[in-house]
Amino acid sequence: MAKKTKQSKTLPIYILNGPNLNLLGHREPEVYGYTTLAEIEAMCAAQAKRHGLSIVFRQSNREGEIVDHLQEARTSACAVMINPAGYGHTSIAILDSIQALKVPVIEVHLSNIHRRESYRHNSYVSKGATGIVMGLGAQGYLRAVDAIAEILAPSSKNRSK
Ligand code: CA2
Repeated sequence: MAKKTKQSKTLPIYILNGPNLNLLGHREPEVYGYTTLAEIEAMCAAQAKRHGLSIVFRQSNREGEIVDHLQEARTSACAVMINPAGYGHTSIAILDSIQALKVPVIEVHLSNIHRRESYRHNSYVSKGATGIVMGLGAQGYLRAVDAIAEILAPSSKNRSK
């Protein structure tokens, strides 16, 4: 359970989703599954609540907007979870924004990018992430919420980024 005092409410986990993830469940279900992004949001909110945490859930098709959300997270989030989608393989700007964060960052991919085309094997985001969950489909988002709760727990040995 995250540490809370009577005066201070724990900041939310920022869950950021990159380009085309708004199409989840509607296109190419054989690759990315049948669960929609709205359903993933509801599942993450419920999972965070079980840990006494809350979420801010966003999706953007624009790199600069994702950078803006990461900058906002510097002062408004207890942790960040990010599925950078295609930008993970290309964006040093997103990596720079992640490296400016002092909170834990978990990178999530629905698929195992290492089992796919070679151009998906590198992730710049991984170089700044505290941890990575991939290949577990929508369930991976829930495991990432669990990991953040564990990292933030007062007794955790993994509290630093
Ligand atoms: O496995 C993942 O979560 C990815 O981040 C998904 C990205 C892909 O570029 C990464 O290599 C791995 C693609 C997200 C696009 O999602 C779609 C969903 C439905 C239909 C088309 C695209």
